[in-house]
Amino acid sequence: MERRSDDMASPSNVHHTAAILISLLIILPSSVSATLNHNLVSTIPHDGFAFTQGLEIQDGRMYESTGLYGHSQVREISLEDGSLIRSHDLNDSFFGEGLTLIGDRVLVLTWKAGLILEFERDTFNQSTQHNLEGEGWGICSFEDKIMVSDGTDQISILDPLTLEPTGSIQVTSNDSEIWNLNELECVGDMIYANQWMSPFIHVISANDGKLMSTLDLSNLPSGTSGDRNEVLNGIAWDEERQGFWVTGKNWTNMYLIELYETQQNAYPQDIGNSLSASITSQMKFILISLGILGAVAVAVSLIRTPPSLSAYNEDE
Ligand SMILES: [Ca+2]
Repeated sequence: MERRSDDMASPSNVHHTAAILISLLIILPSSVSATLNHNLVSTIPHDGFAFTQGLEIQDGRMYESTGLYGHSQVREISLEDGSLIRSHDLNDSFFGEGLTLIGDRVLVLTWKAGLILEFERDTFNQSTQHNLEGEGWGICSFEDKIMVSDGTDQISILDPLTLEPTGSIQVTSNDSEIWNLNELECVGDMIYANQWMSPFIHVISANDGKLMSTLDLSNLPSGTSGDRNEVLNGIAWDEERQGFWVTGKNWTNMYLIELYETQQNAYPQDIGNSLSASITSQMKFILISLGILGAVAVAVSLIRTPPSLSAYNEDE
């Protein structure tokens, strides 16, 4: 093989232009993303001694589970003023975790006891219990499945009737690993997941575990003394108000927030301005870029000095 072909590609401007265009082609598809924001709609008091582990609304009534050995409870909370309507103490040997409701059944996770406790919704009497593999952190339910987090990047899927495991999903993100998934909320086909020790709620596809977006609630005041354990935890969808109630462990307030997305678009303005046009715009950009690259390559080849005969002979 002769070296002439290498010499033809050697002009630095061709490489430089190609590198820029290829870099843009790689970067642009991921540069369009939706950022999740929130508006604060209303604020009600929250029991500052409630170490919130689970929060859910059913038929306009709010239910909460709390943790810590000797202090764990299942409770009903007034959505009007945050006051405690009724509560039931868990056995002192249980560290309560997440909570979800299926019909008239209230399911409360235990942290390390390997059990899911089941209560009657209307009396809070414990009716039965179910085995749970591993630790229990957060739980939420769709019509056909229950999702359970255990503090890792995995979310287990349980049968809603038997509570037997039927599968799992792994939460995946392009940018980072998402561990410490805690309290959950199932809405539509998405899982909203508090990330322990962070101000973030991640929105995760319940179908494949893909991270769709992340909500930063670091601007919400906790009202706590700043203990590192008193973190954001607790999210409940309010169908009537079309918003999410959020709070935290020992937080003194509960907040109703509404979510909205803003599109971030890094395209040049003449290529495309909206996410809805992104696919078309990307195809246009690829074709234009390839056209520019081809034109530059032809121009350079025309103006380059013809190689000496010795260049043809070097490797022959
Ligand atoms: Ca919840």
